[in-house]
Amino acid sequence: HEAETHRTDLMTITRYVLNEQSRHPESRGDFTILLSHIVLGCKFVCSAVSKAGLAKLIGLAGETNVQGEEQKKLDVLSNEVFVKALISSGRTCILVSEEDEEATFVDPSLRGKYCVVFDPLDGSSNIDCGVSIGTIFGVYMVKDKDNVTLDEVLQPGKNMLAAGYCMYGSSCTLVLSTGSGVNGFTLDPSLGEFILTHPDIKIPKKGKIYSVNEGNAKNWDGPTTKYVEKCKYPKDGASPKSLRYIGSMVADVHRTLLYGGIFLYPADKKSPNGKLRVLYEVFPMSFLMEQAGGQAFTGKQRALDLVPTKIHQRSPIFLGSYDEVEEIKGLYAAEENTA
Ligand code: P6P
Repeated sequence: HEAETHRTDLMTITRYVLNEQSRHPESRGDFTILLSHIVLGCKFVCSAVSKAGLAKLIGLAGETNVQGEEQKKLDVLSNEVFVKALISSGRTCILVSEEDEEATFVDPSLRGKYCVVFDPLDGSSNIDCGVSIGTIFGVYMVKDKDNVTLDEVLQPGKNMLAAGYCMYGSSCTLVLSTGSGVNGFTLDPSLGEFILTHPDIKIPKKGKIYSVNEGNAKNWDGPTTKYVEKCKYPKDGASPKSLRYIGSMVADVHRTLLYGGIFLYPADKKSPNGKLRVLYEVFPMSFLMEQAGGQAFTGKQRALDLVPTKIHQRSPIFLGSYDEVEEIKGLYAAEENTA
């Protein structure tokens, strides 16, 4: 039992990425350095999020703190931390954040070969009620870091080198893929290290859970309506699926990845492109799902094949267990044929 409680083969995220790096002799550790700055940002946000409730309690939020600075909203603070950390890494040349209308072009003196797209604090409207929220990120390599244009970042998700999210919940869990599978790391606050706790995550081929905002049902299209109907009233005598919808993408996706099932944010009459953003929500989560053996579909095509034209563009998304997404694809294909 002793061995169980004091594991000695601690695999930290840094060691994991260094091991990965050794598989690419040509790399000079640039990605490892980039990742260490992303991890630093996640540690900071984890700490700030866990104190957010207390800050409100002792009246810091909305007033000035001891330095006389206006208490920033957490998503603004998180964005500033990630932008500064990524720029100071010296490994990025263009940044796209959910919080910034325009892309950030890094000063040539600090420019590197990576482009990072991220949502620094997705689901932040849930902070006040204690629901898990998260950071979502994706990494592209640019072709020519000295002549960087916006086109460099408008790449299909399949070109991503890495993608991941960090969920700030009962524990702080960072789920990462660098293109050869998916691994989960949990922050040990006493060490300040992310420890490998979920090696080689594979999503179950089928699942008993569907995750969608049923409040939008009135506006769904045919295939989505049919699919959700099948979840609730299965024809073949199977038992109905359970509905689990947290309303925080990182939390809903994390549960789907570990337990199986399907997460849907479909298009509807009000929002023909759905709600979720392609670059820093749909692509990273789709990348992870495929790396874990699942699928991700937009209603028209494989999500990672989509070529974005705007940095804040939205897309409908159906992602999760291979067989569940296959079913949705069949329903959209059938509609295509009758159209
Ligand atoms: P709805 C949170 O605001 C968010 O961007 C995602 O984290 C989440 O999946 C989605 O929106 C929830 O949207 O319309 O169901 O409240």
